[in-house]
Amino acid sequence: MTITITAFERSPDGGKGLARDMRVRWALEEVGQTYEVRLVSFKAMKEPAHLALQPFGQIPTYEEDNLVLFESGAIVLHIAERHAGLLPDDANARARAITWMFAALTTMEPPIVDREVARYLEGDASWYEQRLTVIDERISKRLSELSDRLGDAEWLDGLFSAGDLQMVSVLLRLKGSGLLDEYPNLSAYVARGEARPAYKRAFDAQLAVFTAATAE
Ligand code: GTB
Repeated sequence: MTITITAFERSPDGGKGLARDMRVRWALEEVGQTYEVRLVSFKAMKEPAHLALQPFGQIPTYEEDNLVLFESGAIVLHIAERHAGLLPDDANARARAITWMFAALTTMEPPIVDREVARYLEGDASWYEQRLTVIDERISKRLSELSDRLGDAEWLDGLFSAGDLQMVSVLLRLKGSGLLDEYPNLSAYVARGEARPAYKRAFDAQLAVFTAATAE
C-alpha cells in the first residue's frame, strides 16, 4: 500500500506546521505508516489534475491505492479506523474519541479560523480591534469550557486518541495569540501533544519542505 498526500510547495505559515497536511502527517506517524508527499504550488492547486482530487483546490489530499480522499478530518478518521493506535477498541470509547475529533473541528476551530481570516481580510479596517475583541471572547468561552472538561487529565478521554490529535492541532493555531496563557492546563496539554515523537517527526518533515523551498 502506497500512501501519497499533498502539501504546500511553500507553506505560507513559514514552517510552523499549521497547514492541515500536518494533521495527516502526524496521524500517519502515530500509526507507523510510511507515506509520500507530492508538493503543490498555489497555481497547481487550482488546476484540473488537483481539482479532481480536491474539489475546492486545497491541500491536503490522500491517495491510497484506488482510494482518493480530501478533508483532513476525514483523512485522519480513515487512518485512525484502518490502523491501530489512534482510536480505542471499545466501541463506546471509540465513539467518544470520534466525538472529540468533531468537537475540535466544528466547535473549537471555527472562531479560531475567524480570528485568522479577520486579520488578513480586515486587519487594516477601522473596526478591526472591535472585531478581534468579539472573536477573542468567543474563543475564550470555548477555551474555558474545554479547560474545565480537561481538568488535570492528560488527554481528553483516557489514552491519547485522534480526538487529541485534532484538538491539539486546532489549539496550536492560537500559539502567539496569548489566549491560551490563561489556561495552564490547556497549554500543558498542547505541549504534551507537541512532545510526542510522532508529532516531532511530522513537524520536522514539513519543516524540511519549507526550508528546502526557501533555500532555492
Ligand atoms: N476543510 C479542509 C481540510 O480540513 O482539509 C480545509 C483545507 C484547507 O484549508 N487547506 C488550506 C489550503 O489549501 C491549507 S491549510 N489553502 C489554499 C487555498 O484555499 O487556496 C489552512 C492553513 C493555511 C495557512 C496557514 N498559515 O499560513 O498559518 C494555516 C492554515
